[in-house]
Amino acid sequence: MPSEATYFPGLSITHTLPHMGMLDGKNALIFGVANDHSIAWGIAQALHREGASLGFSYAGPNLEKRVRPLAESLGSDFIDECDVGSDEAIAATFERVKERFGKLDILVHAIAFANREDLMGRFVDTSRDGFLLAHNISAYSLIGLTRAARPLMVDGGSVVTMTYYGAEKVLPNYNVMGPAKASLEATVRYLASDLGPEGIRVNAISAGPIRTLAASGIGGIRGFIKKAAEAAPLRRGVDIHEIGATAAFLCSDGAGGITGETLYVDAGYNVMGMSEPDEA
Ligand code: NAD
Ligand code: 0WE
Repeated sequence: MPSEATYFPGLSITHTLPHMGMLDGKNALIFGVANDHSIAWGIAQALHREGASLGFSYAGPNLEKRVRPLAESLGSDFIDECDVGSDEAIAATFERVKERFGKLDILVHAIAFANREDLMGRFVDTSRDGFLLAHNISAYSLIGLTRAARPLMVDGGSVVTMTYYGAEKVLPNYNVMGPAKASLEATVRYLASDLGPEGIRVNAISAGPIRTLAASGIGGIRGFIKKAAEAAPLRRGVDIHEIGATAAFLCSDGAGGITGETLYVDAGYNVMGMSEPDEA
């Protein structure tokens, strides 16, 4: 049996070379892993595959037992608690990041929160507190985290956040998260403008619906995901690994000319004006 190298002379040598990752030598801090269904976990795996060194930040004490084994499975020993609703917690986390990593290249923000009662019923009933909470945790936190990361991004950097189509079109029950994601997307543009001169790029990925912890708390999410898959050009949904691969690209030199953007990873759903009639 002839070897592969017989048919592809020279290819065998590539098998002997170490894998060259797009993110070799880069340090990344990832916010938003709750479990192995999290979009942040899909991103973490992709960044690790491309050679980045990873640190993880989780929301509260009860999450450590979930996040630690995941982090360790990717060779990370930086696993740090941070409630992004607290300026003090953010400052303390970045003090520890500075000690452990020195320089930071990549910041991943995959965090959202609204009161459950504000993701059902009538939007007009949204309370002031509910509105402010959703905007605080889901949008302002990107500003707070980026400001804290900036002094560590001495060679420039890449900031990636997660958004959803409910930012621009009305979707049932997404309610107060719609305005919060609209604010997040505008925040991405203003941060990109402010930090571009320092070589820091800021982008959002608009993902199609995925069954994560945040989505499984929602009544009727299954039907939602099914409908989106049927209407999408690719006739399917997306998964956390596809979001991860796009995030890795956005953090790589190949995306060096991209900032302030919202990139759709939604099987094309957002381009449709009206869904195609049922296929027999
Ligand atoms: P998830 O529940 O796995 O992740 C949400 C994360 O936010 C959790 O890790 C949670 O701990 C964290 N969080 C909430 N409040 C926090 C706080 N005060 N401080 C620190 N962390 C806090 O769900 P997910 O779907 O992976 O969500 C990640 C991001 O992706 C969110 O921004 C979400 O809006 C966005 N997104 C999700 C979908 C989807 O369908 N799942 C689609 C598009 C965008
Ligand atoms: O952005 C999101 C999730 C946002 C979210 C979800 C929860 C559930 C549990 C924010 N806060 C909370 N708070 C909780 O207590 N997605 C894009 C996923 C999602 O959420 C929806 C969706 C989809 C899709 C809400 C209503 C309708 C569709």
